[in-house]
Amino acid sequence: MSILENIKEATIRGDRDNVVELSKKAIAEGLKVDDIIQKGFIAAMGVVGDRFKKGEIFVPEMLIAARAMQAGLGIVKPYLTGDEKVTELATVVLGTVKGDLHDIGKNLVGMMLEGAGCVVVDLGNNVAPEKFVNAVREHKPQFLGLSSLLTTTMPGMRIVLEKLEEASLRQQVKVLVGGAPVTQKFADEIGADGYASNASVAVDKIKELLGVSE
Ligand code: B1M
Repeated sequence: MSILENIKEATIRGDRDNVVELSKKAIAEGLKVDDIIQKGFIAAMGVVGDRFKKGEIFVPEMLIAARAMQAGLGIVKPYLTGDEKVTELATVVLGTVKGDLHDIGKNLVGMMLEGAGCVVVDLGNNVAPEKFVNAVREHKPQFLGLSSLLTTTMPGMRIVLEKLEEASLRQQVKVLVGGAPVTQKFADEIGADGYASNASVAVDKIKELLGVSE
C-alpha cells in the first residue's frame, strides 16, 4: 500500500499517532502537501461520511477520525508553499448562535467541512449576530454556517439573517443552518439557503449549493 493509502486508512481508523507519523514520513519523502491532504485526509473523510450516513459508524467514530485528520493537518500545513495551494472548495464562517454554549456538533461540522477541502473560520459558540455580520464582511465567505442546540436560541438564527440583510450582505453569502432542534421547515421559514441534519449532510449540502458533483 502507498503512503497516501496508509494515511487514508489510518485516518479512517482514527489512528491519530499513526496519522502523525505517516504524515511526517510523507513530508520527509517529499510528497506534495496537496496530495497528502486530498488523497489522504479528504479521501478518508469522504469514506467516514459515507459510513456515517449508512449507519455503519456513529458520532464517536466520526469524531475520532476527524481528530486524527486534524492532527495530520497540523503536521503538513506548515509545509504548504506559496505555489502549492490546497484546492479549496469554499470558505465557511461557522458558529453557534448567541446564548448557546453547545459546540460539539458545530466542531464536528467544521472538521468535516475542512476534511472536504473548505477553509473554515470558526467563531466559536455564543456568537452575537453582529459578530457573524462582521465576519462575513471581513472574510467574504461563500457560506455562513449557524448551529443551535436549544429551542430557545433557534430564533437567533433569524436575527442573524435579518442583520445580514440590514448590512446589505445577505446576497453575498449562502446561509446553512443546523443543530438538533433545527428542521428544514424552520430553515425555510427564516429564509436560510440550506439545512443539514448532520455533519456529512452539511458537506453534501455545500457541494450541492456550489453545484459541485461528488
Ligand atoms: Co445541553 N441540552 N444544555 N449541554 N445538551 C441538550 C441540547 C438537550 C436536548 C438535553 C435534553 O434536555 N435532552 C437540551 C435542549 C432542550 C431544548 O432546547 N429542546 C439541553 C439543555 C436544556 C441544556 C441546558 C439549558 C441545561 C441547563 O443548564 N439547564 C444548558 C444550556 C447551556 C447553553 O447553551 N446556554 C446545556 C448545557 C450543556 C453542556 C454545556 C453541559 C453540554 C454542551 C457541551 C459542549 O457542547 N461543549 C451539553 C450537552 C453535551 C448536551 C447533549 C447531551 C449533547 C449535545 C451534543 O453534543 N450532541 C444534548 C442532548 C442530545 O443532543 N442528545 C443537550 C452530539 C453532537 C455531535 O450532536 O450537537 O446535535 P449535535 O450536532 C449534530 C447535528 O445537530 C448537526 O451535525 C452535528 C453532527 O452530526 N449540526 C449541524 C449541528 N450544528 C450544525 C450546523 C450545521 C449543520 C448541521 O450547519 C451550519
